[in-house]
Amino acid sequence: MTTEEGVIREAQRQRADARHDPRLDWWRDAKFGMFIHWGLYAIPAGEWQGQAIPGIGEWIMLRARIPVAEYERLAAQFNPVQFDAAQWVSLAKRAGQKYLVITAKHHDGFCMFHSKVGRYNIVDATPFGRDPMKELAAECARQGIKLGFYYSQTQDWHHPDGDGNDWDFSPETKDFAGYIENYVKPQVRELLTNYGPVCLIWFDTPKVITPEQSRSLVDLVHQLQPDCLVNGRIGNALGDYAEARDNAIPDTLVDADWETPATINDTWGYKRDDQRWKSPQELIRKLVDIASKGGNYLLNVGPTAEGVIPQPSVERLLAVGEWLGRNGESVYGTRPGPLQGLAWGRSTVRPASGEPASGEPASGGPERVYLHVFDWPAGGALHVPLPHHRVHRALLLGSPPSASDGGATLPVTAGPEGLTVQGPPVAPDAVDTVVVLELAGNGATGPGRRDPSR
Ligand code: JFZ
Repeated sequence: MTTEEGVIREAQRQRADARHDPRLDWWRDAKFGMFIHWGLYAIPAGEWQGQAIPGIGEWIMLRARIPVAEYERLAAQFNPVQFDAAQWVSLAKRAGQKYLVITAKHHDGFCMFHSKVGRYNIVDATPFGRDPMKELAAECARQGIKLGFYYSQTQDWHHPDGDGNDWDFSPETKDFAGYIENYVKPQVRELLTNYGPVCLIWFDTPKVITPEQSRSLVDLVHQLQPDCLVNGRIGNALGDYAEARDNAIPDTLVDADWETPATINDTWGYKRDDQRWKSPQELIRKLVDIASKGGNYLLNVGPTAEGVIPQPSVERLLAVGEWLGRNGESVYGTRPGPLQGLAWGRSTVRPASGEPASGEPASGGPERVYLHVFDWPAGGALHVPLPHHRVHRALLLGSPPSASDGGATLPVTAGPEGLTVQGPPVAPDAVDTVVVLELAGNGATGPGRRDPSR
């Protein structure tokens, strides 16, 4: 078992039944979501009193040990007049992302929603005076994207009883239980009452939270919105699905519901000097790698204090969306393919029709295995370790599905080690060329199959 697989399994220890929970069906099919880390930390953007503060941008308050009274003053400056919910949601859509998760409250304790439990929130404490969560909820509903909220349940560096701030508050006198009861729970209630359907609450860094406290938060969420998912970082091996560690992808297929939260550069919250952007190729291959192992990719953007998603992020997301526009069939609604550990790429599978993966084009036919070719073979002869009799035909994804002219189909020959698909000599797509194998007849191909008892 790889480390990451261990992390994921441990996170789902309490939920042997989780694999069969139909509340997760949309999420299992979605594969790709947008994460948004946005808060007061976008103002210093990695720099405090002329010093570059190392580490992720949203941790600046802790890393620079900024006193509450000083950090609070950022609120009076926060006026992101360029924020446009319609634009953000439309970017997620064009990127091919099916859900959006935004920081309602991060560890710095500042609420990016209108809370009545305290005035340290974007409506009451900033010149901006608008509730971006309300605007995003409306836009997500209009454009057909699901909305989830990140909420830091344990760490709160602003609340005297929250975890983490030992430079303003003495850890010995903290009433953490009171903070959970009288602050966290009322705020979670607000988030699940005032913003319409919430697809998930993304809790984080459980640290000192007790099993009883984690359990009672899960119950509160499910009581308010039964379909709202809770991620694994609620702590104590609870939650509806597991998180991998940040930016980590397991080496092998993991039979659990899991997600990799990831950055496009090296920070979550906006940092002016972080320009280490991953290439579109890297992002597309990570998405495919994750999907081929049964996970979801939650890819982050860190908007500026003006409310703008950095242009390098926009460009990369649009490139991923362009690729998905041509190849989405091989990602959305798929399951891990029967071929794992391939040297030249990855595989996903769409079960035979009769078991349609919801929300996506009905397969209307036999099981389809998608070969994601990252390293196109010299000469175009692709060796596939699958028994020949199982394959009805092979085609390039995106070519017209014509049975008669043969234009879209690729010649397949049998060999002792499996079959050989003859493709064009040069990779049609240098990032990931998708070859579809239509399988003959029914029957399970292995890891990707669905439990027939469902
Ligand atoms: C947490 C946060 O502290 C961080 O600011 C960001 O929101 C990120 C998405 O989540 O950071 C973590 C949490 C868990 C791990 C690493 C970073 N982990 O398990 O490796």
